Amino acid sequence: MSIEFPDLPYASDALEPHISAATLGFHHGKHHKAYVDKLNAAIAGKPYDELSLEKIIAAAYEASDTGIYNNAAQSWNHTFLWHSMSPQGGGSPSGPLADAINERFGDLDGFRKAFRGAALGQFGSGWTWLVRTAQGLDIVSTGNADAPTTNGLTPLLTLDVWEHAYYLDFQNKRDAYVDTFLEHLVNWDFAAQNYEAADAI
Ligand code: MN3
Repeated sequence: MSIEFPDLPYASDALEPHISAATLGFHHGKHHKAYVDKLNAAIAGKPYDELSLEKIIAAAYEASDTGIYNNAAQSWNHTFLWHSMSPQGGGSPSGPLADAINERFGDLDGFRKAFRGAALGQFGSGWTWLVRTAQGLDIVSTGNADAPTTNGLTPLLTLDVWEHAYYLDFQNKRDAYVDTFLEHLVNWDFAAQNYEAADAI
């Protein structure tokens, strides 16, 4: 049983003018696909091959099986990233997630400042996440392939801050990329679904 390489949830030009079709084409069609292909080659004929992607991540982390862990986590992280953005993104959260944002960060602007600070403060490659913890919401950054699920956190949203995510459109200007995500692309409906699903756990 191999891990599926999923389609984007929208057309590759659907995030223009904010993220170009060239960026999404390379990022999904080359980078994301390479992680899935390498993972499938590495797990073929091994016990990992019987597991879901989430369970492969947990098992490889536990076993310090670094190559499998990195490719499995990157496969999962990218699928989560595509859903963290939307052609109808931006705007404000609503419902219980909005209340939780206000409680933790003061207001949406406070959230934006904290997320921006974390994304710009991540040295080198990695990911910035809005997560739900036992205490409420938090923002964390992880290096390289690391996913916050391995620390028991529930991810609500993510942004890929590897240079391959923004270099064609923004060159070295990670700040402009992060601001564009927060203003035009962030998928609050996806975050709200993840927030509310975590209630059931
Ligand atoms: Mn990437």
